[in-house]
Parts: sequence; C-alpha cells; structure tokens
Amino acid sequence: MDAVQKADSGHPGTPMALAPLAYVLWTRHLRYDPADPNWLNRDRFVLSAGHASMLIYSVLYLTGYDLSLDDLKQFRQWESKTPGHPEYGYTPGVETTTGPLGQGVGNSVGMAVGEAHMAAVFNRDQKIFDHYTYFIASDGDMMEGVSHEAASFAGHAKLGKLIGFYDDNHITIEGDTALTFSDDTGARFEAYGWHIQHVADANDLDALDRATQAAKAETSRPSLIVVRSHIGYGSPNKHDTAEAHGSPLGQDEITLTKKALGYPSEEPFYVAPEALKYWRDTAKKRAKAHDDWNRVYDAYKQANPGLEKELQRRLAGDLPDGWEDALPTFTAKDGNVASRAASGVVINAIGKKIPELMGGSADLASSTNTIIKGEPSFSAENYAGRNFHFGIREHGMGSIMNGMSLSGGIIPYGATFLIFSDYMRPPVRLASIMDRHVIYVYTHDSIGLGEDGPTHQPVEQLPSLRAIPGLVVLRPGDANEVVEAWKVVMQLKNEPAALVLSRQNLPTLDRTKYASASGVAKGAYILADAEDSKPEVILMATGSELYLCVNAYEDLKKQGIKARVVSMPSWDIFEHQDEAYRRKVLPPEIKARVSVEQASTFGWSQYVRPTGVIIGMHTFGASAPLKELQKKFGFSPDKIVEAAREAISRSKGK
Ligand SMILES: Cc1ncc(C[n+]2csc(CCOP(=O)(O)OP(=O)(O)O)c2C)c(N)n1
Ligand SMILES: [Mg+2]
Repeated sequence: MDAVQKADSGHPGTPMALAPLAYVLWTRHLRYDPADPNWLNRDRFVLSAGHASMLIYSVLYLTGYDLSLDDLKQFRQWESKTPGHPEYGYTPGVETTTGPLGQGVGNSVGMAVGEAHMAAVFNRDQKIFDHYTYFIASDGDMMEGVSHEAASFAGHAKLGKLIGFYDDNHITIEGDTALTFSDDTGARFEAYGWHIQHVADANDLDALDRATQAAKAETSRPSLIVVRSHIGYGSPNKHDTAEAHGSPLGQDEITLTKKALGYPSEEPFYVAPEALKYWRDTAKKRAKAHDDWNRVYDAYKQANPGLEKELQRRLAGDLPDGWEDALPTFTAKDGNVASRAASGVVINAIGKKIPELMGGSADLASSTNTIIKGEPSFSAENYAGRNFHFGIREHGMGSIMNGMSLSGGIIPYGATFLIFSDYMRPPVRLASIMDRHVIYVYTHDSIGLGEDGPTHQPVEQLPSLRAIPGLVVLRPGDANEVVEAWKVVMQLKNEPAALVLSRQNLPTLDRTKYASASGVAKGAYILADAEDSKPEVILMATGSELYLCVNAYEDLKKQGIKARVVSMPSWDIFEHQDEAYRRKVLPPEIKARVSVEQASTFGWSQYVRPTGVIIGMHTFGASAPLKELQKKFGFSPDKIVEAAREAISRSKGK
C-alpha cells in the first residue's frame, strides 16, 4: 500500500489480496536461497500477473534477498530495483519479466520444460535437477490466448512439476469479469489434462497449504489451483469495482486499512521487527534445502566429473570446443539451394556437436527444416528429446522458448513462416528485453514463396523485426551466407536472433569469383566490386535478391558501368561496425545507390536517399508462380540495371 502510494502509481489491490498465498508459498513450500538467488535447483516462481509486482517485491524483501526497504520506496523510479513490472535482471529473485498478460504462464511452461529436459539429460543417482515451477495468473492471464496455447502444450507434455494459482477475483480493470468472461477456467484446464483444485477463500491458509501439497504430490499432470479472492480496495463503496484498480488507495484508506487490521503503526513502510525476524528466520530454514542439495551436487561431481564439466559449460553459455569444425561449406557446384534448406543442413551439422541446441517448429518442421535427424522428440515419454514439436502455437512457442532459455543450459530455436512471426511478436521483444539467446528460424520470407498468395507472403514483417531493439535480424543471400549467419547467431550470448530464409532455391554464388561469405559477420560486405574499387553505383540487397544484384552487376559491367554489390544480411550488425568500415563499404561520396529487397521499403532510405532508387514492395503480394510475381513486382536484373542508370544520372544532378 505504502509503496504504491509513494510512487503514486501501480496496483495495490492484488498484492494485498494475495499476501496470504505468498505467505504460504514462501514460508511453507518454495525452496529458495536469498543468499544465492540463482541456485540451480531453486523452485521457480513466476508472477504472471506482473501488474501485482509489489507482491513479489514485498516477499523478496521480507525473506532477505538483496532488496531493501529503501528499494521498495523507490518503486517505479529510474533504475530502481523495483520497476513497475517485474523485470528479469533488475531484482534478485525475479525469474522473468512479466506484465504483458499471459506471458508468465508461457514462461513457466518453458521453465518446466527446461527442468524436465535437464533432469532427463543430467540426473544420475543424484537428482541434481528436481524442482517445481510455480506461477500466479490473473483473469487477464487466463483470457489471453498465449496462456491457452502454453497450457495446452503443458497438459500434453504432462509437465507434472508445474503448479499454477489462478487468482479468481472476478474483476479486471473494466469491472466485473461477468462483463466479458464466463469460462469455467478450471474445467478448461482439466480438459487440457491438468489436475484441478479449488480454494474457496484466499485467506484460508490451511486450504492453500493442503492444495499446494496435493499439487506437489501430483507429478503426472500440471496443476492449477483456482483461488477465489477479493481484490484489496479502498473505501467500501469501491469494493470489487473498477476504481479499485491500478491506482493507489489514498492516504486515508491506507490509514483506515492499517487500523482495521490492528497494525502496530501508521508510519509508512513500518515493518514490525518481530514479523521481519519471523520471515527472515523462516527463509533461512528454507535455504537449508540448498545445503542439502550442495551435498548431492558434490557427490554427483565426484561420480560424474565429465558430465558435471559439461553441465557447467552449458550453464556458462560456452559452446563446445571445435564446434565450428562441423560447419559445412557449399560450392557453386551445389547448384541452387533454398536458404531454408541450407539452414537445415547447418542445424544438422552443428546440432550433433552442440547438445544444448534444442528446438523445432510450430507444426512446420518439414518446411522449415528444423529436425535434427536421429535425435528423439521431446515428449511426455522422453524429456531428453531435443526435437521439439510446439504445435500450431507460435505465440506459445515464443513464450515457452523464453522460459526454456531462462531455465538455463539450453539454446532454444523455434521456427515458423516469417509471416507468422506476427503471431509471436510479444515474446520476441521480451526475449530482447531479457537478453535471451534464443533463435527464430523464419522461412518462406517473401513473395518468393509464390502461390500461397498475399496472406502468406511477408511484406512488412522484415522491417518490423528490424525495429525491435536488440534483436539480431539476418537475411542471408545464399547457402554460404546461411552457414555464416548460423555461425554469428550461435556465438551470441545475450541477444535473440531471427534468421530470415527463403522457400525458393537460390544460386550458390561462386566464392572464387566473389568475396567470401565470412563478411556476413560484419552485417554487410562488398561482394563484388569495380576493378579499381571506384564504382559509379552501389547495388545493395539482402537474401533472395542478392543474386539478382549480382546478375545486374555483370550486365552493367558488359555495358561499361562500374558497379559494386553490397550484401547486407544484417543492418544492425553492420551498424555496430566502426565508422571506417562502414565508410569503406558504403562510401558517402558514392551517391548513386540502388537497394533491392522483397519487403516493405521502410528503412532503406537511410542507405539509399536522396538520390538512390529503392526497389521493394509497396503493396501486398499475390497468388501466382514465383517467376510471374518477380516480373510483376519488378524484381529482375533488367529493372535493377535500369534503376542503376537512373541513380547514376540522379546523383549527377540530372
Ligand atoms: C497483454 C496485456 N493487455 C493489457 C494489459 C493491461 N492490464 C494490466 S492489468 C489488467 C487487467 C487486470 O485484471 P486481472 O488480470 O484480473 O488482474 P487483477 O487486477 O485482478 O489483479 C490489464 C488489462 C496488460 N498488462 N497486458
Ligand atoms: Mg482479476
């Protein structure tokens, strides 16, 4: 109440209403160690209802994490450890960034996947991975589609160590849930294959305790405990109404509440010393589980020194020595290869060497080339499997991937058609906010996919992914650029990456004639140049349009025009190069420029204007064979040659 009041913003009601639940969990069930918030085998706790952040901050303070009362007083302030919504990396004990409703449920499922997988791979006589994942979800979490997707997956995968609490308080910001929500949430989850319990009163500590016990005992199904609560409110006439939401109670109401509860002081932020002592002592007792586990871990290390080393390598995010040796090389003799197919070759080659690489697709494995051949699938029968089947659940996939990554020791990849990246944008941006090393494999990346038509042909997706801060976007132009792109992506540690790949075959460029694809590591590089390195015009392209520029370059050469081809698979990696390199690739004095990309032109003007020509998409695509589409939408070497001549004459002021 006091922190929200001081910040003059935030949600006090749900932290108040769920205080008893937090109390039961943190004093009787969760295994955690405030002195080591990252203890490997801690139980995970996710507050999916991130707006109720003061609930978790209060408990982290009370149990003795590195979070002081002063930190609570800094709620929602610049660079404080108590941001408006829980943010991973800011607050010790916060396992994931929540706030966008539904995401925390998906993250929890991913964490439960991570626990199940790591246990299956690493546990021996000693169970070094053996923990629960808990979450608290609100009405909003339950309404959002992503929680449906993730819960459906969790039920199917029988993630028995996942335990959720649904705060069934019958209210959202717009008022009574009866306005818009008449699901029987318990029955819905039961239908997904979850174990369901009901607690009629959020203040009934024993009932909460018993339900949690039963949920822990049920290990063959995930559990949901539906808890009826009443949101904390100010004056009685605000009870269960919208005004109780999202705003401080007001000083008068806080005083009245403290009086009504018989609280020993009306001083803001007063915590009774005996209460604090009780919490801290209890937390210390709970942390004994960490000591016990340390002994188990030592025995494990003794018995399995090699495996333990491998585990530590994975947890540190270091790739196995010599993994690059597995990377394939393509030659012009390989002929035409779709970049999605080249990617499949790379995944299979490095997948054998990098066991932490684990993923699959949203029901498009055969089209996105994401199966590691010879590896089993992840399933309820085999959690050690690395080939993942997310089902047709892109949003859930992205959210589960974040949880898998947060769980530790796993580099998740997830694939779908580029067009459906729109179905999973929220977890993509959260991956970036949380510095997660996750990999998106987006295939069928343009009108080049042909007959499926405008509903399936991405146009605005590529620039919109580029607009996500921190997301490394790579659109390689031939098979060898795909290899280099994977090399770049695997070596990231704190960034998500999106590989944007073609459905259609692309020529494998002759690297004895043109520059090495290793330039991909710099985001953009000179692929072909004028003999004297003084071109009249620069042709720029990404992905499937690169070879068109190479063809145009050869035509221009025959016509006596000196051109340069710059392959630009990743704008943001290029922007991170030093100025000297950027000027070398795109010398400012060469103003005649042409860009070619089968996507919205948004953003290209920074490289091409004021005198250049941008060849791109200005409308949606259409259903037709690829050749026809390329002609109709103006993607051909002839058009590029024409544009180059135009750019040269414009740059000369004509
Ligand atoms: C995806 C998403 N949409 C909208 C919001 C804005 N928002 C914050 S809390 C909330 C609803 C609050 O109702 P409920 O989920 O029942 O939580 P309670 O207030 O009962 O704790 C909404 C819509 C959000 N955080 N995330
Ligand atoms: Mg609610």
